[in-house]
Amino acid sequence: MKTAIISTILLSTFILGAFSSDKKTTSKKSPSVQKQQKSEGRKLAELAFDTVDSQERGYLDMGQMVNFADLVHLSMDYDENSLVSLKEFMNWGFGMQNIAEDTNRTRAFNTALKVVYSFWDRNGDGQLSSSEHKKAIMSDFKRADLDGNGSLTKVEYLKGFSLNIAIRAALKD
Ligand SMILES: [Ca+2]
Ligand SMILES: [Ca+2]
Ligand SMILES: [Ca+2]
Repeated sequence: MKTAIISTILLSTFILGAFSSDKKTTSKKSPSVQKQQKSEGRKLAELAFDTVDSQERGYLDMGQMVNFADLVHLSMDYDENSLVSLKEFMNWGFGMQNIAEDTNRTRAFNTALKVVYSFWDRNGDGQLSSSEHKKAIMSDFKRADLDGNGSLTKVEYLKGFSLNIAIRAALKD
């Protein structure tokens, strides 16, 4: 039952994300509204891209993403038991917690995080191991790499990375 609910949420989040997050659904709104809606979530996603792309090459390769995933896993693991619990995952918040509060979207945001977590926790034991984290990032990477050239441009990253999609969908209307 619970699993069914989770997969439904998961599916709808991803479908919602895939079909609405980056399509120009806001095109009928005035430019100023649109600019405002180049949301904080997007800015943070861009910041994350720039952080990983430390050499400013304009694209990310799998090695960089995996290294980054390791760092993130370490920084999430508050009690240093080499596993990331849901609580640790939620507390880390991807730097977006404040935004969610600002926009009154805390609940949607938290739901999105839980969905991502349950997706990443492949064996469903309620702990995210470093290898599960790595695998999640690698499969996200492959999904986001639309032209299949083994690297992600900023556009591919912003459009295809499920974490971005799920969180940004939650933060938006
Ligand atoms: Ca831990
Ligand atoms: Ca697990
Ligand atoms: Ca690519």
